[in-house]
Amino acid sequence: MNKVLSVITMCLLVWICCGGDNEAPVIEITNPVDGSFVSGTVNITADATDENEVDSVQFYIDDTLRSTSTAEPYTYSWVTTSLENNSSHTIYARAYDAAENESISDTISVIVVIEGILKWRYSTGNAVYSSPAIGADGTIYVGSDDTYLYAINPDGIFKWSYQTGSYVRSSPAIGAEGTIYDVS
Ligand SMILES: [Ca+2]
Repeated sequence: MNKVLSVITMCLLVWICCGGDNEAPVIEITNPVDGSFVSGTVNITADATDENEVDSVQFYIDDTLRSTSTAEPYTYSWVTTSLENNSSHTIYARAYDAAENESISDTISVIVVIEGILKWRYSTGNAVYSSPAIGADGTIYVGSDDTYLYAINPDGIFKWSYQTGSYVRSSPAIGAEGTIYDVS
């Protein structure tokens, strides 16, 4: 009888120590939204709850574990700048409680957009209506309403300008030998 009692006590103790927790946490991705376009550094967030305590949340991108978060808020900063423009990626998160019950969120998918970055800016003396032409060496030629035709290096540095008699609104044409033709 005593033996039976102590076995029951043992079982009870084990059950209490493990929290008697058979219920998996509930988890969902709260950002980004499924099907959205993202760019730059994306703040992925998840809501995870458990009737006892959430132990950890793991973030998976394209089925690869990228980060484990052990305290609220459950987040991961995902840097997307080296990814291909317009590429599709999947995100899901997995939550564990202290008794190692686990659950997986719905998988969402997002499209990464690589945004253009301004390389340089060059201001002429007036409005520019002509479209630029680009020489074989990368020099950019453009006419301006300040009556000048400009040659600008590929890095945005002024190369030379040529004053015409009037607004330069037509787009320059470049001859095979590199001569620039423009009509002002
Ligand atoms: Ca639980």
